[in-house]
Formats: sequence, C-alpha cells, structure tokens
Amino acid sequence: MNIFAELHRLITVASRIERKILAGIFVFGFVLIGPVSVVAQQLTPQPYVDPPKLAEERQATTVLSVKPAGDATECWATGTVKHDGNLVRLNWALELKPNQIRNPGNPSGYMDHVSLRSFGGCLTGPVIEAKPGNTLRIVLTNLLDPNDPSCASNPGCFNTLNMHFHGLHVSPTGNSDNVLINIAPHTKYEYEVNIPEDHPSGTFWYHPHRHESTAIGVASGASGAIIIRGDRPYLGSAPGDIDTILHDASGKRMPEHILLLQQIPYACFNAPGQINQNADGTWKCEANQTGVVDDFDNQLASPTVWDTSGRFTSINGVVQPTLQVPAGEVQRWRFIHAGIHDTVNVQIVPMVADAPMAALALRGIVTGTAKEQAAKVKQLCPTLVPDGNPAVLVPQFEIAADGLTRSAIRSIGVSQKSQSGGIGTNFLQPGYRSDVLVAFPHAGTYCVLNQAATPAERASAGAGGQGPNETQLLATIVVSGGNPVAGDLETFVRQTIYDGNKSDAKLPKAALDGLLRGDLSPWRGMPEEGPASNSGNPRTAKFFIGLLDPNNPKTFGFYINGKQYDPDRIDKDFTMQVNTTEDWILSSQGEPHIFHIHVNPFEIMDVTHNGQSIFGPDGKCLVPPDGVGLENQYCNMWHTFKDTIFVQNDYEVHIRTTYDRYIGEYVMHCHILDHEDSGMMVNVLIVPDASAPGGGLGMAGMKTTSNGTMTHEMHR
Ligand SMILES: [Cu+2]
Repeated sequence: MNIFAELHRLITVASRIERKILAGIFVFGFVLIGPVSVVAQQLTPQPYVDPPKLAEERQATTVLSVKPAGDATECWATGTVKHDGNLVRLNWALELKPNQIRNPGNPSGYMDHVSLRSFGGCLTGPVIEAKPGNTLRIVLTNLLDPNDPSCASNPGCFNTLNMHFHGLHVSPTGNSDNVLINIAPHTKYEYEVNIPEDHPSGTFWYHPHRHESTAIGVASGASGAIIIRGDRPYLGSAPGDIDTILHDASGKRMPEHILLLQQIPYACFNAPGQINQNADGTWKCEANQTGVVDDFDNQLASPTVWDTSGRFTSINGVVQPTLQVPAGEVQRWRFIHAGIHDTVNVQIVPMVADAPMAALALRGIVTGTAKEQAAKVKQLCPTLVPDGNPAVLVPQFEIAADGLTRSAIRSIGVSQKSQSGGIGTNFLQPGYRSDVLVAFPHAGTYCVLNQAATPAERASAGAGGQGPNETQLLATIVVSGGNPVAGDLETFVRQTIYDGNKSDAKLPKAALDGLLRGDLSPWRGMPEEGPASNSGNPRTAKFFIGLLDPNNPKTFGFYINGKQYDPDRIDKDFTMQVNTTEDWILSSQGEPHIFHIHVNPFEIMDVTHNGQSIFGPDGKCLVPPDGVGLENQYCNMWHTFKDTIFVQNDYEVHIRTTYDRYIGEYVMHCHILDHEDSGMMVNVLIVPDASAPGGGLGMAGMKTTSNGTMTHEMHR
C-alpha cells in the first residue's frame, strides 16, 4: 500500500512536533473518515499552476473541470476564446461555482469547500492575451442569481457586476472599458475594446468594477490577467517592446509565470453575521460547510479583517504553491496584486534546511493556521540572521511597474541593503503589477514571503490575527538541476539578457551595451511627460475617512476632496481637456489610501514627506529605512510610470499625466476596494475643449455643458 508507506516515511522523517500532527491526521483519516488516500494526497505539495485557460472555440464549446481535492489539475474555465486575425473573441460568464481552496490550517482535509463568483467558474479568471492593435470582443453573460438579497443593503446588489480593464489605455465609454454600466443577473453584454496600435506591451488585469459590488466581486476571485504581448523591436528610434529582448540566443522566449495574488476572505457562517472560528480567532469551515464571500461588513470592511481571518493569499487560486525551477534559469514573473485591501510585500529567502519541521517544508508543505504558521515561517525562512543582520535575499530585478517597462532594471535586495540603507523589498499594493526577473543561484528550497512592514506602509494597519509584524509564506520554490550561478546575480541576469541579444544585428550597439548596465530606456513603456499646462496650480486628490464636521456624526464618510461618490455628479475639479498634460498632488489624511485612475497612466515626478522631497536631484532616495529595516517603498519610483499608487500619511505624491486620445467619462478612486464601494470615488470627464469655442478638437460655439458627451448636469 503505497499511500501507507508514504505516510509512514513522512512520519519517520518529520520532526517530533510534526510526527504528532501527522499521526493525528493518520488516525483521524483512517478511523473516522476511512479513505486515507484523500488525506495522504493532500499532504503532497500543491504545485504551482498557471491561471486557467479558455478552450479555443474550434476545439470545444464549453469545458469546465473544477480542481478535485488535493489535485492541482489546471482548471479549464467555462467559455471559449478565438484568436482570429486582429480579433480576440471571448465568450464567457460570470458564475457562482463550487470549488475548493487549500487551507493549511484545516487538519481534517486541508481543503475548504467554497462557492464563489468568478469569470469562468475557476478560482481565478482565465488569462486574456492580446497584441497592440487587437480588438477584444467579449460576450459576457451574468449567470448570477437574480434573487439577490444584498440589494436591500448599501453597498449592495453584489450579483450585478461589469468589467474593468485595469491599466489598459482604451476608450472608457460605450461598450469599451465603461465601468458606469450595470450588468444585472441573467443579462448578456458584448464588450468591444480596441487596443490601440501604440499601446505598451505588459501585464494588466481585469476585474468587476460596478460601484458597490467591486470589492465583493474581486474578493470572490473575479479577476484575471491581461497580457499585452508586443513584437516591436527597438531599431534606434521608436521604443521597442521588452518582450522582444527576453529570449535566449536561439530566440526561445524566457520562461514566464503569472502570479495573480488573490486574498479571498471566504467564511462559513453558523448564523447570519456569525462567522465560524477556530479557538485562535481565525476562520474555520467544517467539512459540511461552504465558504462564501457575501457579507460586506464582516468579511471586507474592517481594516484588520484579513489578518483576523487567517486566510491565506493564493497564487492563481492555489494557496502556498510549490514551483519547480532549475538553478541559474532567468525567469520572468508577472506579479499582479488582485487582493482588495491588504499589502503584500514580496521577499525571497533561502529556506533553512536544518530548521525544525523542515522535512516537509523543504518539499513545500507547511501546515497550521496562519497564527500557527507564523512561528514556523520565522524558523524556516528567517529574514534576519542570528547576528541581527538581514538574511541573504534572492534578488528580484523589476523590469516593469504596473505593466509599463521601466527605464532601467530596478534591483531589489541585491546586497540586502539598498542605497538608502533599507532592506530591498517589493511592496505590492492592491492593484499593482510588478514584472520581475528572478534566478536562483543553486539547488535548494526557497521561500517567497509576504514580509512584514510597519502599519503606516500597509494599506490596512492590521492588528488582528497575524498582526502587521508577522511574515507569511506565499510560495515555496524547489530548485534542482540547471546550472548553479557562482557570481553575483545582478551581473548574471544582465549578462543573460545581453547574451540572448548580442547576435541581433538590427539592435543598435548602444542599446545592446546598455543591457549590461540594466538600461531599459530603449524599451521604456511610456515617453517622458512634457511640461504641464497647470504647473503651479496642480489638481489635488485628498483622501479622507471620517467626520467632515467633527461635531456632527452624520458627516461620517469616505471622501475625496470632501465629497462622496455620486454617480450623477461630475466636478469641475475633475473635468479635463483631452490631449493636455497636467500635474496632480495626491494626499491622504488619517490613514493611507491607494490612488487609481482609469485610461491614462501617470508619471511620478516627486514624493514629499512633511513637505520635503524624498529624492536628491538625481533621484537618489534620501529617506531612511522604516522601523523594521525595509527600504521606503517610494525609493524606486522617481520618474516611474504607474496607474496605481499608495498614498501614505504625511506623504504627498506628485504626478503628471496626459489625457491622451480618449474623450468621455470614467472614474478615479481608492483601490482599497471596500473604500471605493463605500464612496471613495469620483467621476472624471475628459472633454474635447474645456474653453470652447476654441481650436483643436473643439467645435465652434460648443460649451462643455452641451457637448454631447455629457449625460449629467455640471456642478461648478
Ligand atoms: Cu482608501
């Protein structure tokens, strides 16, 4: 009986503590449940899996296979995709489907049953891959239940959703990236999203964005990656696509992985509003219970609820997956933070092979509730060595932020200490993307961690279950085979890209040589912004939760510039003229928020702290590390393009943006999505000519109040 032998072997090699746990599982599994095989299977590592795929239309009409327990078989989503010339046609549905999520804290099976909303019925949505110049034609059917009791509450109507194409520079109106429409249950809607030919290549994502149901939808797992893959080479003038240089000397594409991070706060309810809990306060689902994401107040809306829940961040739907990687192979990892309100702060460290409990962990199995795991992770994946110095990190080499290729490779954690003295780390806030190159120097097991940070640097200053200072394990990397790297990894990664391109006769020599210095400017995703037309009088976005009038409890709200979201209001503050460039200053009062604006990315010109720039004249970061030794998260952002930015208390973020090409109405909001649903959003309007009659795109005699793009009364 192989299963028995395997369990016996595990028990023999495991540490004393784990022996007890395993023996308990064995007895429980054998005597009470019967089939030991289920439990044994669940004690195997959960392999990393790619996000689900849609069947090509010509192969099948509808395919759905939900992951069976303990088996990380890739999930095939309901729906189809067809690539037909410049057209990418998708036909799929928003559905509520039964599924299973691994829960290392549930010893009676390690899998929790859930029933969640998603695009296509898997735990995460299928990847949409397209090229610049393509059209996405997406037929979306909302199969959620029309009988929706949440419509009685505010926020509510959680089964009414829509689609947002986060980060894409596409039209915000009509049936394109229009978040101001509701797709009610049992409604079919056809999107047509024209990706312009000059669109940057990169990592973007989609998620529902109907005001009041955005957070519930995204928290349920209704999100997925959008990969825009470009093939424009850099020939000496126009910028090229980074995709054209990430290959080996034979032209074979560098191995890639999408890491869509989701934080699904599913809960099992014993009675309305009463979440089933473990003794340590973390959330619990019995074998006969099904986890859901339905209760805005108890599952989403508290800043500490994710910590309290003890739920685990999943990667493409798998909790703590194990990825096999050969030594010395440079890979591109596309991180997408698709959680709704908690910070993920990625560090990679070697696992300590002789730590207690390492026998299973080295293979990718770490059991226990989030609270129980905290102590294990400290021993297995220490980020400080005994003398108090930082552990040797596996560096990350960031090539793109929010999908847009950087002007130079950002080395994270190369020598542990950054130029500002802090430990290099990759802060991912909800909505962020980070494309990094990684290479593992030699065989062994490595921990991908969500490193702790101080409360001020986190979107939610959690003080609950795990607390702000507990490091969590996101994934295990098992490195074997390949070719060990002897020298430093920064030189190795740069040289690897250089070697892949050195025989390309069309690549200008200066650009090729620049790769050895980490220079990516020939492939930068966005050109430097020109001068702003409103310099000296920037627009502002001030985020605040609280009482507008300290003496009037009725004035509590989620405010931007002192106003809550009103779908029927467009302010002069946020009415801008197309094809102009402007400065904005972003700030938060009381607690941090996350600025996101649709359609056009922005360039970060400066970040000030208590009125002082954190940058020297050359962009050198002057701000000291935080209270736990981490590099300040703004240090790498000087003149970086992004579409989503954390706005920390006592900091001001100075951005510049061009309202390029698209006319119409869309939104700017806090990307802590329960804040957005609670009112922290505004409509913005891009008009052809803000001072008509005028030249350019304006129509003689036209007024902005009657320009035909308006559907609302102007309030000035
Ligand atoms: Cu917020």
